[in-house]
Amino acid sequence: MKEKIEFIHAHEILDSRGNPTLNVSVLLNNGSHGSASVPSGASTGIHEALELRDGDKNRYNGKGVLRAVKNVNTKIASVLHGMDAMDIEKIDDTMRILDGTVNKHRLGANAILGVSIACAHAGARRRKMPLYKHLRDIYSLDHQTYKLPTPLMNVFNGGRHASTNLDMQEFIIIPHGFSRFSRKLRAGAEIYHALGEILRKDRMDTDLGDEGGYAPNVGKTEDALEYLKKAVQKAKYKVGKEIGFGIDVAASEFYDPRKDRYVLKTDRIKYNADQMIDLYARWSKKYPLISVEDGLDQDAWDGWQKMTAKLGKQMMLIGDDLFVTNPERIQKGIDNKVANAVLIKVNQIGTLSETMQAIKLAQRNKYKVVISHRSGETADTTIADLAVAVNAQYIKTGAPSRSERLVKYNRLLEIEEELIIK
Ligand code: 2PG
Ligand code: MG
Repeated sequence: MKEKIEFIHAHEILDSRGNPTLNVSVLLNNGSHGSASVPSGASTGIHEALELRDGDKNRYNGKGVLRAVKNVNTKIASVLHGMDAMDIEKIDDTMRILDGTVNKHRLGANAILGVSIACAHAGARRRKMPLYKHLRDIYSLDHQTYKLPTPLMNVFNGGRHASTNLDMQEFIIIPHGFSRFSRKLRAGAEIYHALGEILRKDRMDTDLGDEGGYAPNVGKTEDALEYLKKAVQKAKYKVGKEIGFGIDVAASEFYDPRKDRYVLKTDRIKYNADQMIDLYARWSKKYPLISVEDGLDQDAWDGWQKMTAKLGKQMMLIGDDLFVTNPERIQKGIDNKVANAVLIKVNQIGTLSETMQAIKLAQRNKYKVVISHRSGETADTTIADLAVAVNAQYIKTGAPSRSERLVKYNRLLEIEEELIIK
């Protein structure tokens, strides 16, 4: 089936932090329509594709995206006009070539990504099928069944996602002890509420961070893990057996390259890579710590290699800023036995097709796949369908709170219902 692109239009909207981003609509010649809104990170890796912002300090502190919007409505729209929306690989390639830069800085990865995803939605509509099925089909993914991902729920926010003294960014509960997604989500939500009650009782701040998790100041970093443990127990779940813990250290954010030290202000200590690795090993003895994301700096390949040799058998080591959803960097990781899981963020690379390449490469090499939101989000639910299309083991899309996080979880509930009923 071929379906021509008739019209593409982008406009500026606001994301969950009140910062501008793009919403893109694509109209096909049979009248089918698809739209997408683009996410945006705060702790961005230096190797990510470029998010084009206006830099005009008189509007939104320079964060406007009118230049990216214009690129969609003029350059991209005129080149893609009349192309087949079902051939997303060709569409993505055309935009990549039109941009002509390694990090998509001419047109903006945000501009390109919005179009790429909106085309996918329009194609799914045209075929009257859910997006996850359409994606599985057009990217020839050969999984036989559908599996829903386990949520990594960031219930305790720190780092760049909160204005507190906690250097490390995310403290995550992993409800892996259940088979159905809905049951996992329920466990996560019950533990989240238990955590709120415990914090209130301890007279801690129960304001929320950017990803919907609680964000109090702490005495020391490890307190966050203690709170997770107490919350799991209070909600009457089994620590470890039913609920594992994860952290996103986002270590690049507090790594001092001149001194080659990780500066943990929370604990008033400076660690080298070996000491960071030892810290994770120690924590994994005390807590059911089964996942560490960005445990070291984004370019610390030697350290990562050591960390993988030491901890890779017992826990998931996820590369986020390290891999930036970039097939070349993932290949380097595979070649050097670095990490064993890849965080997938569509806007780190800027097209759906390159995202799929990254996922396929990871899966072929037995790296776990974690589909992820950004800290700046919208009501767009594409990543939920993406996770199901590729049978990702995990999805990371925040705490069970704030609608821009919950729409993704709720979309997964809907998909589960659909798959069970069928
Ligand atoms: C991360 C993400 C999402 P940001 O580091 O994994 O949780 O944060 O979008 O700010 O990069
Ligand atoms: Mg991260």
